[in-house]
Amino acid sequence: MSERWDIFCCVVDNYGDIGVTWRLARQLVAEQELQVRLWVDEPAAFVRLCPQADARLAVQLIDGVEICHWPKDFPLVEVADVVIEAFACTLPASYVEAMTERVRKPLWLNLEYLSAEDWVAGCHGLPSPQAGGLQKFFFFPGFSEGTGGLLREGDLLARRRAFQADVQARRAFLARIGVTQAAGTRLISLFAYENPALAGWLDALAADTQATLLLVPQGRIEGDLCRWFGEEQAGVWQRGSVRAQLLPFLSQADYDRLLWSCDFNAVRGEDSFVRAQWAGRPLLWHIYQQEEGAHWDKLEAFLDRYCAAQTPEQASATRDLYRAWNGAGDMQQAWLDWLEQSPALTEWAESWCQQQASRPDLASALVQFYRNWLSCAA
Ligand code: TRH
Repeated sequence: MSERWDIFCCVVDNYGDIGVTWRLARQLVAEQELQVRLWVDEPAAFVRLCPQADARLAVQLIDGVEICHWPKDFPLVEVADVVIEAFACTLPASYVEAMTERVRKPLWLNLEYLSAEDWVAGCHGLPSPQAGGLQKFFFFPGFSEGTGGLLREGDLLARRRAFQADVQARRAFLARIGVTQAAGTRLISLFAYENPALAGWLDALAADTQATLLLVPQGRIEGDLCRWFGEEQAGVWQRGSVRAQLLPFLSQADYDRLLWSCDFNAVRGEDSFVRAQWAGRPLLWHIYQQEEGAHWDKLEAFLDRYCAAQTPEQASATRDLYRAWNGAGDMQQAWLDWLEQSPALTEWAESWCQQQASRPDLASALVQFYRNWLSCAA
């Protein structure tokens, strides 16, 4: 009988919370052979990432994961061996009470947001005493030794490389989502929050000698596209050398394929940011803005790691581009400077991916954490 894990996900806004927990749940089932329940308070958000799900069902089994609606009146259920509260969502009081009553206490983990900051390694794995004799441990994803690592399925990079090496597979995928790439056209995916810096980027792309096709999954950036391009024609805009095409919101698996297919990916938040790194292609991160500018420390911490082994010219092109995209700098100029370094920075994206993939992935690290905890408790 395999161990049972419960993952609790409260959808705050956007798709990062459900995106991360759904990915983690599937991997724990597929690679660690665990029994996993994923409790989601907003099934509609889940359905966008997993279109075969039915938002009306209280319980459904998808890819071996039991997806359970997390209602306000939480039902009486058996407590799992490992309980993950994602991103400090508050567990149902009745469930916590049941945890205290369990003869063998469960391992209680708070899965934190991703940050490249140095302090993360010092806080990863620390316990926090709770009422009823329970302890809660902080589990931090991260980019360095001493953190919980990044979500990465065991076969991900092999699948990605096979796809990128297979011209037919790539073309067939793009055709399936309604995209035709003319020869010599640069392909860029664009997933971002509302962003005033988009106009400067589009100015640069429109004036370029190389054509660009921007692929834009439906979302918050559409208003900025309309402002710069004007009215769309059946989901497509064209101005100068740049064409933009709206895509439906894709399943997570297809979104990965989109990232693998593009020459450059603009991503946001947490999960798409990590997936773009596994794509082995250059990326641009629109970070989720926090109060009092706390996100700037996170952005700079990532840049410090990402640029550490780049030449000064490459590092400054990368930094300027990320800063401009996030509201500090001239995006048009930053893109032109970045383009000058683009061959080397494209190679760098693959090296960075390999470097990160040499460390244990987050799901394996969680299971290892549990094993260590069990042996300490024995
Ligand atoms: O949606 P996000 O902006 O989520 C954010 C972040 O998690 C942020 O850290 C958090 O604080 C905030 O929400 C509340 O971006 P993210 O993290 O990239 O999540 C998007 C998910 O949607 C990811 O799993 C990829 C998936 N996705 C698809 O499945 N299909 C698509 O077409 C697209 C564009 C994304």
